[in-house]
Amino acid sequence: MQKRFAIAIILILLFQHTGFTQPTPPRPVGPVPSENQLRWQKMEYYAFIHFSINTYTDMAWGLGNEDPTLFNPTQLDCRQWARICKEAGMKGIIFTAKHHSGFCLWPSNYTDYSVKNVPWRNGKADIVRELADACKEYGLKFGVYLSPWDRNHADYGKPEYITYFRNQLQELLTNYGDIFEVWFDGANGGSGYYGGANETRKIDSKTYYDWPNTYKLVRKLQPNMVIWNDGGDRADLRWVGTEAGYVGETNWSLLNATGDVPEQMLRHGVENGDTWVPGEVNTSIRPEWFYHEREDRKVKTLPQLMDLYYNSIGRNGTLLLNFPIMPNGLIHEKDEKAVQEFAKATKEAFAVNLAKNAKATASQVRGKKPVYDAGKAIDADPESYWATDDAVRNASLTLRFTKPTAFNRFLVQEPIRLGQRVKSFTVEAFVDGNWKEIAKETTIGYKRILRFPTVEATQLRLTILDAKGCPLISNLEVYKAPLILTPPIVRRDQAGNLHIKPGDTESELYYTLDGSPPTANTNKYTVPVKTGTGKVDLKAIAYNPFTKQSSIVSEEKFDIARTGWKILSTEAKSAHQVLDGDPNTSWQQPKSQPMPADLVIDLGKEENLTGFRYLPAQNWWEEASIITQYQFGVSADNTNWKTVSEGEFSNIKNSPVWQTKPFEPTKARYIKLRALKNTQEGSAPGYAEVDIITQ
Ligand code: FUL
Repeated sequence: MQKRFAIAIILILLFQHTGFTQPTPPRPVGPVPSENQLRWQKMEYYAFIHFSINTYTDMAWGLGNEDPTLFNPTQLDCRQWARICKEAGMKGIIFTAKHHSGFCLWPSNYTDYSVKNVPWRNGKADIVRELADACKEYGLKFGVYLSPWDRNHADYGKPEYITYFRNQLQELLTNYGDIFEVWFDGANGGSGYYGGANETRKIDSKTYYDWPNTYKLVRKLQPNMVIWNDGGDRADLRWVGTEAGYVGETNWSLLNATGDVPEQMLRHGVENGDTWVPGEVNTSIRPEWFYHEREDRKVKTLPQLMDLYYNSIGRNGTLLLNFPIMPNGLIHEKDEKAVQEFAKATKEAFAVNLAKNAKATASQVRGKKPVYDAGKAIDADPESYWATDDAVRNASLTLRFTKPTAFNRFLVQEPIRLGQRVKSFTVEAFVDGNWKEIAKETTIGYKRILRFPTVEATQLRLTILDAKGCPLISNLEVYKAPLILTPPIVRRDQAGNLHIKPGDTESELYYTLDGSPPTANTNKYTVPVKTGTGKVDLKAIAYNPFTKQSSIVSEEKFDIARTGWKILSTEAKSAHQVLDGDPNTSWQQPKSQPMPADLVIDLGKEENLTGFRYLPAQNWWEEASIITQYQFGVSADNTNWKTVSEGEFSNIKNSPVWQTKPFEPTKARYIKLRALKNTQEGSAPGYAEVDIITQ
């Protein structure tokens, strides 16, 4: 017996010494993603499509009372939408089956307010079906947006509405095949048509929708789906707190299962959160979600789209990019062109992985075993990874290139099945015999991509400075992305002068004022350009004289200059910032100012007005607030006023972009923008810019 025991001990020691034993695989650290969340995260890039009855009234939110006969997409072609998304490299489409207006794009059995009651196609259409079919044809996944807030339904606010809402969910999640994601938008402005009641209805978003039971229904109907919810109970995915197209650089895919989620948590997640709730970056290819012809010149530019990419997918998020559908039922050709260029540029940026032929070594390898060595981070197998021993929190991985190599992008991934671990890391390049730090960052997660100025080096070193458990790295990639010139920023000041600002220090600036395309042979910009007081059509480019590269064109049609304007309703000197043409400066009413709050402006002389524009303070949360309900008045004498426009600035809190309100042509010398309601009760309204539209 003793002899056998001794032999066993000897054998164990021998195995340990000669490396026959495998170290145990690393244990997960903290919460881990579900299979559904993992599958979703790998999709990375997919589309939103916004289309509804308010597409025909030029509004951001339908009121719920829009006449269904307006709905007339004469050239509707869901296959065009699917083709564009597929060609852009997207993996799926989420469709606004019902937006806040309550108008349903499928023939729901539970309401008359839908495509079944429109003259178009004799009420026989089902756009949800057409899009689901097109997605199948193009190999895209399909998702639905169903607005919990319904401004049309008479029962909204009462318990009966929840039954209605669930019935609609049942229809959408039963009749259209596999759904990969459902979107429960939390936006709620309170007021609505509500079957003719025309009133404001407040609900408690925490309790009204009874989310736990709705989730049960959803999971039963579509067990492989992920749920997005920003208002109620914690679901599978989280909003990132902005519609501007970025998530925090520090981005934990964790939240706590209960408790409030302030903006900071949406933006960065919660380092020690108890639940896996990764962030999805949702933004539109134009400033607003629905189609407005005036935004045909405002389609995101290539540099803006590239920023989006790095600030979402490059920061452990996914990118949900929206296309507004035009009234004719199609995606605008400018939007199509923009995503095509975007797809081409990302392909070019990530064409040649320079890490592939490098030699990888690590400061420490788990159990000194090849199965966990540094090479696993560059072996193109997403399931294998470099790992260290359990007690290690600080370790580095070095890539040695075969020759001096220039690069400006670094991509790194953790195997998130085992939890998100890395808390901080650096990237260094070995240049002229010395290590030079090129980045010091915090989280990694599913994917982190860093951009930095091109560096030529013989080695690159990733050092994990701190982690929640032993660090694990499943993938490392290194690229040299081509330079993309940023188009200049243009503005016109109150005196009518044009200012053009480059995005870098090397570029020259060229412009035109006659609508023709600017080139290096048109006007060169050096100092502000005087343009008088009339309207101006400015087109400008940045041009790199060394590479002979031009940026895409920045274009802006400015209305008449605000030269002779005076703000009459306040003595405050800083109020002139409302007219200075600079979106980054703003003025807010004094905190003591009760509502309604007026901004009265003397235009200096009578003008032919056809509308006005309002841009809220871009840093509004710091000082002031945003107007949500307004009245706009005009006057010839500053005594007798006529209201020419009133209503809401829908969705302005989530998306604080220019609000344009056209009205019947009228002559006036004085204008008054009256704030009736703000985003925050009891706060003072703020303004970055106020402008007019003239005939
Ligand atoms: C917001 C909505 O109010 C917008 O209209 C849009 O649908 C966006 C995706 O979500 O909260």
